[in-house]
Amino acid sequence: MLDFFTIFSKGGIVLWCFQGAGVTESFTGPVNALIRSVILQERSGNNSYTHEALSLKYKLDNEFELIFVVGFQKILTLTYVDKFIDDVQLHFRDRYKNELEQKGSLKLLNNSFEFGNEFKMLLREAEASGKAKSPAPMRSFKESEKSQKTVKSMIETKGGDKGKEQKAAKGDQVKAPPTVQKVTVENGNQGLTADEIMLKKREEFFRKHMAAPPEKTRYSKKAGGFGGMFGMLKGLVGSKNLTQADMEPVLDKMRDHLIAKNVAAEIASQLCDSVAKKMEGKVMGTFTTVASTVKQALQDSLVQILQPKRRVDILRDVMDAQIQRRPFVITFCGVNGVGKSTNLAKISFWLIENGFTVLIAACDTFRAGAVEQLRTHQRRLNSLHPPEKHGGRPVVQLYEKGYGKDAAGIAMEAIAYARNQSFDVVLVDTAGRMQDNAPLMTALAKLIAVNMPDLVLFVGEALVGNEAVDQLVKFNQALADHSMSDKPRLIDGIVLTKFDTIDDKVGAAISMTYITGQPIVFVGTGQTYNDLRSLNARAVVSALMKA
Ligand SMILES: Nc1nc2c(ncn2[C@@H]2O[C@H](COP(=O)(O)OP(=O)(O)OP(=O)(O)O)[C@@H](O)[C@H]2O)c(=O)[nH]1
Ligand SMILES: [Mg+2]
Repeated sequence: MLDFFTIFSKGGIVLWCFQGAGVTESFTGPVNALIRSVILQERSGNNSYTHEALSLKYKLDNEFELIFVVGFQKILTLTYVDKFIDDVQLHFRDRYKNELEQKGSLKLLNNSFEFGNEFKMLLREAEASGKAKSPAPMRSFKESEKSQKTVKSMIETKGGDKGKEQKAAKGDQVKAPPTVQKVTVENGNQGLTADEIMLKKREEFFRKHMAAPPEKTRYSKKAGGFGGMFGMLKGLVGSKNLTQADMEPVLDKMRDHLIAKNVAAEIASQLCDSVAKKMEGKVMGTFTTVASTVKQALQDSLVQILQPKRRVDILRDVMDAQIQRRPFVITFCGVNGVGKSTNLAKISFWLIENGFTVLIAACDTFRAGAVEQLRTHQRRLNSLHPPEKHGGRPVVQLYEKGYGKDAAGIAMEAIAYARNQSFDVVLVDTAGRMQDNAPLMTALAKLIAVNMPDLVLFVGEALVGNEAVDQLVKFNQALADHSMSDKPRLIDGIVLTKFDTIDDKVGAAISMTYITGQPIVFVGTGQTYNDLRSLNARAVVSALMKA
């Protein structure tokens, strides 16, 4: 039933694997996809992942730094898999504890883990228990509890037995308080002052209603009856395995902190869940606290999320396109007023400064003044880089057809014009649109599907919080839905604008990269042509973590 099961170290060494009978397809593809898109991207909050026709379930063993992955056909509902993966983990750990404790990768490589027989035994047991748990047959009415009840017993009457009992109890309370209780309380309080009785009552209340005090950890100074000092030293030799319960209060605080910094609530929760999964069972370092360990893990994860997953080097890509004698095309999209046109102009300036020529395609044929706004930028840019200095040729030109026309068509004409006129780059400005406006989203998807730009940049404000997720999910969805190819052109990168207006509430950077998995290519930091930066992941993370 299972396609494969593999156990590998977090460093990437496969320790053991099993391939189901008759399964010919290699499982490296799905496992690599799992590592790339889940484990390395802090999405390990839930334990399953789907890759094409396969369902993958995985478990992280953070103490021994192992990953257990099982794969099976998506159409199967295997109820036993979660427990099975736990069982395999326990058995594998128990059996190879000594080898695993030595850790060093060479030692692991030299070891042959003869785990096949034990695995098959566990699998047989799991499959048998899965069958035993198959849905129980429905009970007949006669077998059900309901059939035992008479109609009379189901009717509640005011004067019925139940009512009488309640009334009697109430009556007793009014006439004379329960005598037994009174006696015991008074007995226990003999010789106590009124204040002491009150204190005692309060303690009793707390004992009864509040959670039991937390168990003393080994870190407790009082631990160890053999002179507190030695007990304490023993406790500090990093031997505490982190549990969910240890981390929960810290993670709750972290989640609220991230939300306060403008990370979308949903993303903050997913991130914290993922960090918890990654840390559970890990042995805490000496002299560290749960809070500092979890905080460090979260910080590392945030840096990891912000690191670009692929190379983004627009200047080099433009040069490659130059060699192929074609223009490099970038499309800008996003909701209304986020700064698409302004940042398009800043990017034009940056490209011109780097010696390229730019054609701006005015494909916002919708908002009044959109074309004139771009014309003003074109004029200003040409005055900053006058044609005289560039062999008599304007470095930036505007391609426009006025208003009301089909944007996809204008983009296509502009690209053809740029090819003829040997422009290096075409920057396509599009009209702002709300992510729920279906006709406009379809039009954008069509523009992208027809023209196949080299880069689709989503422009988003750094001011957004929860809204960022909705925008990005819906823009990507529209592009996927209306694509004409198997591999749809989705958002390739993000321009994060108005970064100068948010102080240290930099959470949108995390939400946007986490949702798309795509890098923040540019950051807009003001309204002049020079206010364009690249993202400094470490600076953003330290602003995020700052109290
Ligand atoms: N402070 C600041 N303001 C910015 C930044 N980028 C754009 N703006 C301002 O945001 C406002 C809207 O900018 P536009 O470029 O017109 O936005 P748009 O997305 O093209 O708008 P529509 O075409 O109407 O959808 C303008 O006032 C810009 O000056 C930035 O990085 N920082
Ligand atoms: Mg605009």
